[in-house]
Amino acid sequence: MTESKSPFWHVTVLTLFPEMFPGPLGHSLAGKALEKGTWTLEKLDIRSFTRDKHRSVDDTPFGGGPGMVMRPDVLDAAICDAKARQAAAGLTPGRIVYLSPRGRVLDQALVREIASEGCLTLLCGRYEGIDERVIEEHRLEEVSLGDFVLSGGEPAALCLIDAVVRLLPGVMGNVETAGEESFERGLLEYPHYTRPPVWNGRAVPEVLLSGHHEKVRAWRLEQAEKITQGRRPDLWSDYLASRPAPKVKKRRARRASAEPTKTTATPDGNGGSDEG
Ligand code: 4GY
Repeated sequence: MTESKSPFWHVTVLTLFPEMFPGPLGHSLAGKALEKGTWTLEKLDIRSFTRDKHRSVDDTPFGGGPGMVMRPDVLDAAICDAKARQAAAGLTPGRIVYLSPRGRVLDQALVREIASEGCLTLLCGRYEGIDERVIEEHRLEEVSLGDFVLSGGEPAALCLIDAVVRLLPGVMGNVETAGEESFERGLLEYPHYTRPPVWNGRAVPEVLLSGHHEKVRAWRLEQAEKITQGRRPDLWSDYLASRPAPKVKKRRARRASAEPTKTTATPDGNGGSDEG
């Protein structure tokens, strides 16, 4: 029996630099998955949607100011073509994302959402950006990788696609890896070690050599929590808020006020004390 399996995920990229794709995503795990057809990539060259003899995609900003702005008519033609091609391929057109520092900041929850949707369109801007009317007309969703400015949306698009593709079924070598990593629980990663057990006078923490899986698990969780608490207070408070309230041991009624209670209501059970 021949089976032609449909891809798990499709992305259309609108760019002035189609030769930048798949770029790094043509290698390693993402590249293998692309070859297997786990995901598909369509690149559309925005310049191919120009109609004037100079093939211009940009023009000077109304109101003056530096730089150039990408023209709405050219972008509209590109976006409409992307939608038409997706429809012709039997795909349900998903969201259209414009990579921009103005957007909602990408996080793992949004990556998971996008991975579950089957079809994505990415618009990569250049120059000073795109005409605002295109954002309104096509309900573009602005997504940002963070508070810094790239010279174009392409590197951001590559990052977003990479984050999505590694979540697709069968892409990661170890199926468990993606779901088990600390970040999926809202924590930063615990420290990793491999051979040799002593390197430059630095020993691997003993518990990791002990073979006690339960102790290893507990140690890693503790490390991930400490690192998150120290480096990313924003993630730490989300983590605390999302954890089930700790079970408070019922004390005997008459002892309840006998001593001042030492622990505050932190789920980590160490009373919020902060070592190291
Ligand atoms: N940061 N996150 C980002 C970016 C480049 C000029 C508008 C970012 O996602 N994209 O800096 N993009 C600019 C370049 C046009 C987008």
